[in-house]
Amino acid sequence: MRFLAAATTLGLAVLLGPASAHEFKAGSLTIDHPSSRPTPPNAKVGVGYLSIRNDGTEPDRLVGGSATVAGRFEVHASTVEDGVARMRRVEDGVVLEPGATVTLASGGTHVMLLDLKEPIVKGQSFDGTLVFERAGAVPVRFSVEGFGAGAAAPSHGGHQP
Ligand SMILES: [Cu+2]
Repeated sequence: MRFLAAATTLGLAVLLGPASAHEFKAGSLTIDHPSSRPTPPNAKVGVGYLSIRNDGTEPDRLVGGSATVAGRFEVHASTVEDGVARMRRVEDGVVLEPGATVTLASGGTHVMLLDLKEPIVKGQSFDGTLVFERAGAVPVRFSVEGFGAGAAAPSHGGHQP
């Protein structure tokens, strides 16, 4: 019994281990560290960050996805025009060239989680799916982290699609 308890604890420790270590594989794609940021109680918009490495010989394309906490999932690009930060929806997906790693992060191309059904809470995680042109639908899990030093994510608070 004591052994069982120890084994269970160990199993949990492995499952819950450092969030920074989680990655997901689909064919030649490796999806590293899908993460999100906490939102205020009544927020309707959240973010998703991750990186995708393509070790294959053919290009692929991130064309969409979903998340349990959100009604809609979009890929957005942030740009600065005349000193003003703007966002637009990326309609044609994110191209993943062979041998390249694409990072979706604050201030650049990122995932926008819209019509939030519940707040996104630091320390928790939620399920999602990424949809690729070639690799198809890939289940992932987003871990919710705090705002790092210098993170620009709070600018999403006023973002309306
Ligand atoms: Cu956005």
